[in-house]
Amino acid sequence: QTKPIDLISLVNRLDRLTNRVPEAPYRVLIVDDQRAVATYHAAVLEQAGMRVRTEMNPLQVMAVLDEFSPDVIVSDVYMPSCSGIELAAVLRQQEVFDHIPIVFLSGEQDVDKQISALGFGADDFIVKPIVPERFVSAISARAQRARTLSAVMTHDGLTGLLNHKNIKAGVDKEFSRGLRGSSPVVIALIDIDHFKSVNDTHGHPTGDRVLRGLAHLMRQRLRSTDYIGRYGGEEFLVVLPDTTLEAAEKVLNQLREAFACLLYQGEQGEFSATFSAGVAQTCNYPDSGSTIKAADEALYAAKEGGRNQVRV
Ligand code: GH3
Ligand code: MG
Ligand code: MG
Ligand code: MG
Repeated sequence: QTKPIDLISLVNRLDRLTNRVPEAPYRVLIVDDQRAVATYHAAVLEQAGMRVRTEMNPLQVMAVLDEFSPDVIVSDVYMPSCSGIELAAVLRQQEVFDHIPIVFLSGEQDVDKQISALGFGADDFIVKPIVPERFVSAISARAQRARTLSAVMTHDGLTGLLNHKNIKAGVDKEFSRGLRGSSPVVIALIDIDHFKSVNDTHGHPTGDRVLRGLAHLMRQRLRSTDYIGRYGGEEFLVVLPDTTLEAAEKVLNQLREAFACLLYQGEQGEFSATFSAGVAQTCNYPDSGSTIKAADEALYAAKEGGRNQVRV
């Protein structure tokens, strides 16, 4: 007789084989006016390795979302101060929270009422009581899909870096942090030199490999607290918090030298590429837009100055 397959150990073994980094625990916000109910469901999810926050007052949910940023919201339907349905309707009107899945968890048995509740923007209706294992699998499936979707929405498909919209959001965030704190924030614009001729000479797919090569190098060389984004076609934007202008210039020059050493196999043989960069410190400018503009002007000077260089 054959032994049944142990799925968990099989998955663990596959993860080790593929070097997959285990995902950060799913974050779930449970909204229920009854503490005991919230605590029970929280315990079930926590036992399965998820991180859970409970909130008994639906009117507090907005504040919690900002700070806890859950992958999934599990909400009761009937609550005295504000119903789960009203909560869902309000969240669906806010662009920042619009994508977070909402799962109703209620004792409501009437299918028509369940369906009309879903019409207000929730994603699923789970009827209590539910077997703990099924609750866990329903929520983790939602969380997993929400993570995938949000990664697709915020990242560039070719390089895996932050997309234009989100790297700009990163600049805004660090700009205001720079205003409050005393630590310097530097942004840099990086543009690959003569990239049009790389494409023309070696083909567009080879050009794509160069873009991915630079993205990979930046992820390797920069810190996990830095923001790295694809700002446009062959233009990248990085935000370096807690970095002085001098330090940023040094880091970018190291990156520039490392990039110039990479060799690619193209249609006309082996070649390498270079980039130019412009650097600006946020504290010298009134807003994030003018900081980016200053970095762009420095980048222009680097191009004019002969390319393959970093300018402040
Ligand atoms: P410079 O040194 O002045 O920056 O010259 P350049 O040729 O790099 O600049 P230009 O703006 O003339 O050309 C940019 C090229 O980047 C043109 C465009 O076809 C190419 N490009 C933009 N996005 C992609 C992409 O996703 N993949 C590939 N392979 N090429 C791209
Ligand atoms: Mg209730
Ligand atoms: Mg270019
Ligand atoms: Mg360009």
